[in-house]
Amino acid sequence: MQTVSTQAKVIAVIPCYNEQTSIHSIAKETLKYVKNVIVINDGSMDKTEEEAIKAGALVLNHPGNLGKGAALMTAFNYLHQFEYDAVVVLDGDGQHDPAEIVQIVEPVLNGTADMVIGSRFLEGAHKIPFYRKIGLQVLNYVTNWGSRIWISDSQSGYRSFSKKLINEMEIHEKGFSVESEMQFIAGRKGFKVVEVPISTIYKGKAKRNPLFHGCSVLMRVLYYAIFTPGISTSNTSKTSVSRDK
Ligand SMILES: Nc1nc2c(ncn2[C@@H]2O[C@H](COP(=O)(O)OP(=O)(O)OP(=O)(O)O)[C@@H](O)[C@H]2O)c(=O)[nH]1
Ligand SMILES: [Mg+2]
Repeated sequence: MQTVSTQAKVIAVIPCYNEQTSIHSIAKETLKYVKNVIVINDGSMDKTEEEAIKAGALVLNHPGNLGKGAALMTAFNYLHQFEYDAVVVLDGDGQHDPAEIVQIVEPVLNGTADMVIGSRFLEGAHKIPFYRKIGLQVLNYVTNWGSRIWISDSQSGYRSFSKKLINEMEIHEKGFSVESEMQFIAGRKGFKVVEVPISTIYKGKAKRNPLFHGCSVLMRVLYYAIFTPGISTSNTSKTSVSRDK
């Protein structure tokens, strides 16, 4: 098993809405790689909170369902009181493999990046369902164009951040366009962004109607692209970190 440097303090953040079936195993597995796991329980109506606590996570509860962007903002604000070297954000539904935290935090820990995106497109893109690939490419184009940061998977929820960037991350987006907004912020402020390959697990049907969901995210992303454009053209690169799998 690859491990994160034992000197490094990495904190994991997992936004959750009704993830009682998966959060226990995800949080437990994640704790093998990081010092703390913070679960933001966004008004779940199931046992997400209890399961996360049982696994050893710290849980921040929202009073109702405020959205994924709002959950990340709660976590980032909460982090201000901590000392840490990197923050990693991953999904609580089991689509992200916690073992990949090692390569996702590496560029932040060695100082070569402020935001690292886990990209589904660098390796194994054939595993992404076709209809999603099309939607993701449209969102990529608009997000990349608006942020002036050219990456292959702007919508990935698996990513890490430096403390410097977290301190400057003022998110306004409450919902699922938050990934794009973070890229716009990084672009506008000239932070360095890199990508590493990840393997997302797709099982079962998408939870939301892909067309409706994709269009609503696109509307928000267009808004950010037009009203908050990036300024830098040189703060991105792709890295292929080898995996021990
Ligand atoms: N805080 C918060 N988190 C949410 C909300 N909806 C989903 N999430 C979490 O955000 C992560 C990604 O959400 P998903 O619904 O799985 O989105 P997705 O992976 O794009 O869609 P699927 O492929 O259908 O799973 C998961 O950890 C969810 O629990 C929400 O309303 N609030
Ligand atoms: Mg999911």
